[in-house]
Amino acid sequence: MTMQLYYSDTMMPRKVCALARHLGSPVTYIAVDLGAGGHKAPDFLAMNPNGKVPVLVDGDLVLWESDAIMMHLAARAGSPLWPAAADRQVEVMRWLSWAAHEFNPKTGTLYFEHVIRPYFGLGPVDAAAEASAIKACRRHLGLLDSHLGDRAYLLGPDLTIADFSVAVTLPWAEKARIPVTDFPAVSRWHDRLMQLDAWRDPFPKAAAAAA
Ligand SMILES: N[C@@H](CCC(=O)N[C@@H](CS)C(=O)NCC(=O)O)C(=O)O
Repeated sequence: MTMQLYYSDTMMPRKVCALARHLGSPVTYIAVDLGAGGHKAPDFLAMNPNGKVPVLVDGDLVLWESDAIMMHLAARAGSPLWPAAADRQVEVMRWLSWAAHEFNPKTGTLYFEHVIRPYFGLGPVDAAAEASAIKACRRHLGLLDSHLGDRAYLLGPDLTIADFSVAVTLPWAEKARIPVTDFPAVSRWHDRLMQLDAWRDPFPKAAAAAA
């Protein structure tokens, strides 16, 4: 059965679109125009009262939150990107939580200041927010660099959805001024992700110009 994936070509939907493409999931992509307020329209809010993308509809299941959507897509496909073993799931959850609560709020600030603000004409960069986010990002990137070391992916030799969650802002690193290039293991890891067609080019072709 085909699923419907509501997305925009922005940060959080990116990892979900990448995973759907990587798995070859049977998905119809429905672009939501954030600039026109499509995510605040009553029919969209009826699916996701948070008023945010992505949203996945799979039959009777209406699922919001990008990490939960990734788990669902991988589990539905029987893919080890969401591993079956409980101890591996705990490891994936560790990185999903770290991404959600530690790393991505900081990289997300830089993404907002340097990508979203100019794209939507939201005024000049907030210098104090930027400085504080860069400081925190450097600390997080140092931790990530030490962890990755010679590992191919966060959990070792195998790609998981944790890699997509932690890396979600890094395709915009240069534009968002996230100082990834100062961290060699992180750079190597993200270069490896970029070798995946789905990570390099996650959005369906009909997507509007990338933010
Ligand atoms: N925790 C949510 C966050 C989703 C999110 O922030 N989506 C952004 C696009 S990257 C959005 O829809 N923003 C519109 C708004 O906040 O008004 C998830 O991971 O799915």
